[in-house]
Amino acid sequence: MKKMIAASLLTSAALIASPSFAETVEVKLNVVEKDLVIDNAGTKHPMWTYNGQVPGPLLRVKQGDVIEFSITNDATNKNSHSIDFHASRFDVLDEFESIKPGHSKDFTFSADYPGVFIYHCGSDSMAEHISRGMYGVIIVDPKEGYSEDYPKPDREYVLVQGDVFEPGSSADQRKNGEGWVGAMINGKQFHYDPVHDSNATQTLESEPGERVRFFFVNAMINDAVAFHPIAGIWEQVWDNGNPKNVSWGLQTVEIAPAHGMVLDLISPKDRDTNNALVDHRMKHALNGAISVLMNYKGASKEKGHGDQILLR
Ligand SMILES: [Cu+2]
Repeated sequence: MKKMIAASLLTSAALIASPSFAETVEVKLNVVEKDLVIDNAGTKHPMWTYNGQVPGPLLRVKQGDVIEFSITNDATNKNSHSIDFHASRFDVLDEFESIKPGHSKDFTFSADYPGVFIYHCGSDSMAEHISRGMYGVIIVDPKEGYSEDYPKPDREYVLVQGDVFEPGSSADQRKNGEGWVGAMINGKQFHYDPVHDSNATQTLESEPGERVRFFFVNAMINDAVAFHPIAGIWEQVWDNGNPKNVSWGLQTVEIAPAHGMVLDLISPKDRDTNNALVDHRMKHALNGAISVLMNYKGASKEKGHGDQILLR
């Protein structure tokens, strides 16, 4: 069986009640250099993107699936670009090489390891290419499906934290952290935080008592994330999203640059509550890395399901 992902979202078979056979999945990404809105006020920055989005399209496959991948560097771009899939094993000088504007590159890999992985541009200077928005997420769902060690969640959200630099910052400045102005979640500072940004219109939602699963990827180029759910405790955390790497009852989890974690949160079931999901490094939190999760009766039925696990 072959599936095709052209653009936005690849939702694989809604997970996996039982072991299932591998599929071949076609993925095509286009590199687009364009101006994009980076906050709730509508500020635009010149960005470099996969498919015109920051983060790039969410890819989701099952462990064992074969990905037939193709990347095209649009002929109108000014720079060479590439892709580095952390979910794959390759030759960095071959599959991950830079391609010039107007050129394409194809390769095939199988998703051997379960978890949540970043993909990003690896072209020189990586500091500039990543911090201009060239990153995204691939979720590789475990082939065993859900289990006692990796229970089925009621909702899922993907959160990707990236940098915001002053638009004119050079590659060298970015590398050294100069010109850094903030952190963004899924492409915008304070994306889901109307408490700290009156222009914000979105929040994350769940019903009281639900198990909410976060697929978190740190796409910042220099800094780790100290991820903490204010007014909550991480029920379970899986390092890299591998069901074998489980920890229980954690407060703050350090997530390295270019690393991912899967974290479950369960709110009290007998009352409405709110959580603020923060990067507890105050420099990051107060410059954009706070997201509000509202747990209330009558929460949106759509958010946290289907294509609303990564809210644009
Ligand atoms: Cu690039």
